[in-house]
Amino acid sequence: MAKNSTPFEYAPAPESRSVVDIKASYGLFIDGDFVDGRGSSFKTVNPATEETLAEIAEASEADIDLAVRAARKAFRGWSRMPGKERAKYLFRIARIIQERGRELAVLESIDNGKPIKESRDVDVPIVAAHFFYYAGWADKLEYAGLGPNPQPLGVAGQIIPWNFPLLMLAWKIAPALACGNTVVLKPAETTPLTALLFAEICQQADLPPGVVNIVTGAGSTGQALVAHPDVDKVAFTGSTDVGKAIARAIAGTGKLATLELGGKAANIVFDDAALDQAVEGIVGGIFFNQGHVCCAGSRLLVQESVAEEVLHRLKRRMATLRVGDPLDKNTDIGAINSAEQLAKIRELSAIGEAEGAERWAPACDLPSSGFWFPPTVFTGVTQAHRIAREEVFGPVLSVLTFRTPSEAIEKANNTPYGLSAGVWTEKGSRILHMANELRAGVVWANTFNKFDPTSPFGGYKESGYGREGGRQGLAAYLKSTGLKGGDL
Ligand code: TAP
Repeated sequence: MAKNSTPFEYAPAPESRSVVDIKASYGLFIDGDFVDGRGSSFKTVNPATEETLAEIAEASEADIDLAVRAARKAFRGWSRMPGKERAKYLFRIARIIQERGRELAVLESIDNGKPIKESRDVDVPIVAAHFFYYAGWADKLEYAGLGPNPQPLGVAGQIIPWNFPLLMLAWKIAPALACGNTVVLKPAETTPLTALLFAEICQQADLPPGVVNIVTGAGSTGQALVAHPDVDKVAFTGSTDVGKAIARAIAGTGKLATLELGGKAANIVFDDAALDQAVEGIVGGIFFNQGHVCCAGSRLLVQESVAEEVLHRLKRRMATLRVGDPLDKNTDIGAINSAEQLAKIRELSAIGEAEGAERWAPACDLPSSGFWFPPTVFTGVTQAHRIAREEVFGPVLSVLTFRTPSEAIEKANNTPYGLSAGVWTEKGSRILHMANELRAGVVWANTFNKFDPTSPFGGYKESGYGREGGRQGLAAYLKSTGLKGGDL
């Protein structure tokens, strides 16, 4: 258990692992059953301990074909089922997620490394909320403002990343099913376990076979899913590089795509902001989920007149963050998800120093095994520095300053990304002005990292296209009416 320089020591408060039953090996979930894969297998590890958790089947092209065929066969019945009947299944899944919430949260923390207080209080409740929300839409699609007699697309191939495994699954599966599509979903290689538990939940809910299929594997499995000729829609969340490769792969095929990609959000603090609240928002913005957040507030833009004071308060607050065992209820920052991601964070941080930025992290004993990185802030960062331009996807904050609102806007928009932004100020008029000027899909005012199933989420520029969440999220799974998510 790691210790920080806190005025007193917390007693250990570990969440029990006994609620989860991790099997030695897992097959693929195809046509309502777990089946052996025809490819090889790989291991998933606990990033906090490096312990092997389970052996996972790697879906081959032949397995993908079986899964897509199962989804196509199921589409006939599922798409013709009255919306109010489909809704019953989604409500049932939502209730089972709530009932098995503790199990899902513990499993997510073990496989991903995120603190239990986040998986328990943020991820799992929002996952259930997504299924409840889209269950409510299933019999009201013609009132969604997307045209008369809305029709599903068919089979959706869905590919998700490792930072919010269950939440990204919910963002993809709930709206797709509500609209009458069937799905083949590939979770990330390092975090397959909660998707496989979700497959068990589909069985428990008596979901018709083939409506949801889960195929585990690495990038090549994702590639095969994207390339399958009978997939009508690709829904991808992940890095901009892979998103571009997918866009190229499907160009000219007639397949539709939603791409939710990377980000480099500006969190902008004006001199009239409530500074202690802003500091909490800065900390939540970059250190939540170890900074493995596409919309993380990884660039702090602070007005020059309050920069010194904000930094002072920020460092004081960072020194109280507890880094360590993800299953301890007092942990604020858990493990980095993989050795590969840790190497990337270390490399970009070293480049930050080499390019002349000043690095600071609180004193912090990190566990000897597992993958860890302390909360870190870089000051003296310029817009040319790589840590200000590239997504670190870790607990690393770059601090820049500004003098006027227009300078803040220019710096905030000076990025190839455009997923989110934050504004901290007392003035409502300034919030509205900034929200108009910032090229970001979401702008939070005096808060950060707030997610709600009723609210659309998505990017500008290289952060991708299409929207997930809200009424707009339905448009991604219905035949085109000429209306785009952004028009709604
Ligand atoms: P990626 O490396 O892009 O992987 C995402 C998913 O795509 C994984 O399941 C991955 O499989 C699979 N994949 C890899 N190569 C593929 C290919 N050529 N064709 C099809 N699928 C392929 O991203 P990541 O490192 O897991 O996730 C971090 C990135 O996701 C960050 O850039 C982050 O900003 C972004 N993200 C965006 C959002 C939104 S909503 N915009 C939300 C969360 C994360 P393997 O895991 O097995 O390699």
